[in-house]
Amino acid sequence: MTSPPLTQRPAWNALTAHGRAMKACHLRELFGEDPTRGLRFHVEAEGLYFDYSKNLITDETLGLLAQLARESEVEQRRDAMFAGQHLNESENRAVLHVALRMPSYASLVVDGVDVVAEVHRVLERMATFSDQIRSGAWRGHTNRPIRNVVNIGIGGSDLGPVMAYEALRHYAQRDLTFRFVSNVDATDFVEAVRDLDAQETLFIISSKTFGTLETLTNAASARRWLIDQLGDEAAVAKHFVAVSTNAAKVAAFGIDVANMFEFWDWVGGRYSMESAIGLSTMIAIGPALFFEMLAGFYAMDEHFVRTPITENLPMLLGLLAVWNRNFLGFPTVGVMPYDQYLHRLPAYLQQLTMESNGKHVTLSGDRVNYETGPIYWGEPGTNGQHSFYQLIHQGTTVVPVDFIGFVNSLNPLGDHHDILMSNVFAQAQALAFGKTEEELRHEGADERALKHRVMEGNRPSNVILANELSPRLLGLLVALYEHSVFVQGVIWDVDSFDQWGVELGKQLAAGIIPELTATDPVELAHDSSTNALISYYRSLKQNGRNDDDH
Ligand code: G6Q
Repeated sequence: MTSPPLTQRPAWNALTAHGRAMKACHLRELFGEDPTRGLRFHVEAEGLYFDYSKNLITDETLGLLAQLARESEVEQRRDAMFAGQHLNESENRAVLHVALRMPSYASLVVDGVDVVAEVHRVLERMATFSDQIRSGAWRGHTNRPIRNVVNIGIGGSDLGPVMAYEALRHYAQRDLTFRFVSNVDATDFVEAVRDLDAQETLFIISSKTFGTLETLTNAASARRWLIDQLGDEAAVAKHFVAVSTNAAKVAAFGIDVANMFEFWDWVGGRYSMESAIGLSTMIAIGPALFFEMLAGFYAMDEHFVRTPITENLPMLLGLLAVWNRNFLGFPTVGVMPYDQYLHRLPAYLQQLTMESNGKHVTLSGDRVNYETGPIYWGEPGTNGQHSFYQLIHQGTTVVPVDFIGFVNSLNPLGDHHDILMSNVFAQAQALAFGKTEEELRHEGADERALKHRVMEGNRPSNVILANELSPRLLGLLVALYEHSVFVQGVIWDVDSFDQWGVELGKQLAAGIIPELTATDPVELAHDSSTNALISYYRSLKQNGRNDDDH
């Protein structure tokens, strides 16, 4: 990066001063001063309506944020990503999830290889396999068709598949059952397969590295379960496929590499749901709709590349996040999809955003002297309204919210949908404008409760609306957030594509496992707390299961 450190960029300093001034404003005033505000601060593109007018911003804010993007060379970095440069500096890798959704006629040569051709070669293999499973042509070991698909993976190899399956369940082939096993807690696996017939069950072992302990442990248990049920080692061939970058480890596990669907080290785990990691999605909705989802991703990629900053959806979403985080000081973002099918989207976005931008050093390794990635969390509406929204409305922490809703329901039933969507509009309205003492008095509220019922308002939100939830829409939405995360990461000058904090977890437990499993006395050399916890665990375990506990 050739631009000066973030806090020395002119726009940063201007935004800091401007942020102080804006903290004294109220959305009530901003809307009062400009009756066209709600229309002016919105963008409509690719079938998405993005209303950002209920942020604490003015035209000046937007101008300064765009200036910050330019001074941070966001557009140059974006173009470098699309050209396959090694933006993931700490791992010296290209960052090319955008190649996963380029159309087959495109070409992108990176490190001497046309990656688009590679992507489509694998997509074609996935399509053939998916069609075989969906039509029943693929037979299990006992010649029965596959009816159950169990994806075993964790993190990026789980959250995308499970989120996409749930999101697109409406479009799924309903005579197939899908399960997703991620946790190394055996309960996850045991409960997932307890009602499944092994003869009709396919396991997809999804692991980029094929070295993740949780996934390999679950995969080994799946293998034992299958062989126990079918009484033949050879059954593995027809009931296990792998999705990985590591053919040697797939073969070592005992899965024929002919049944492996490949992806590449330039696809980050949390950016992989449209690669072969999406095999379960493709089996569920079929290749044609999977390609529609890819077209949605691609449409947002094109929009991101071709649209000026202040009309550009991911740029705006990302810049507003920076504004809220760094200049207004809000530490968290709530993502509230008002669509039951999107109930795993907050968990998915939590990984995408927090694993990408939860960083404390710049690309050159200096400790940052500003805040980076906020805490993302959420639940589908209207459920959240009956629980934590209390804090969002009246708590002392301001939580900017992204509301996501659709004009048409995939399950139109009576007036459910209008009730659902009226809540989106009403919540965003209440957060922004609140309710004053005068208004409450005017409504005849009981004086004793008056102070308790006041809503200060001035709490920002975005509203994202679309016609209906479709595979294309899901692609658009995920790409919107991916690129928004990218914009934020470039401004903060962090490596949004590594995850050393996650790697740490993978190493730490490995040292303790033998201490928990050993039957002989072990000498513990940890800190006193860890030693005591392990000793307690070992002593109780040696005493066996206590009948009083259940
Ligand atoms: C994602 C992370 C992490 C990863 C899992 C699973 O960006 O790197 O969530 O996806 O740890 O890794 P494997 O796919 O290698 O099993």
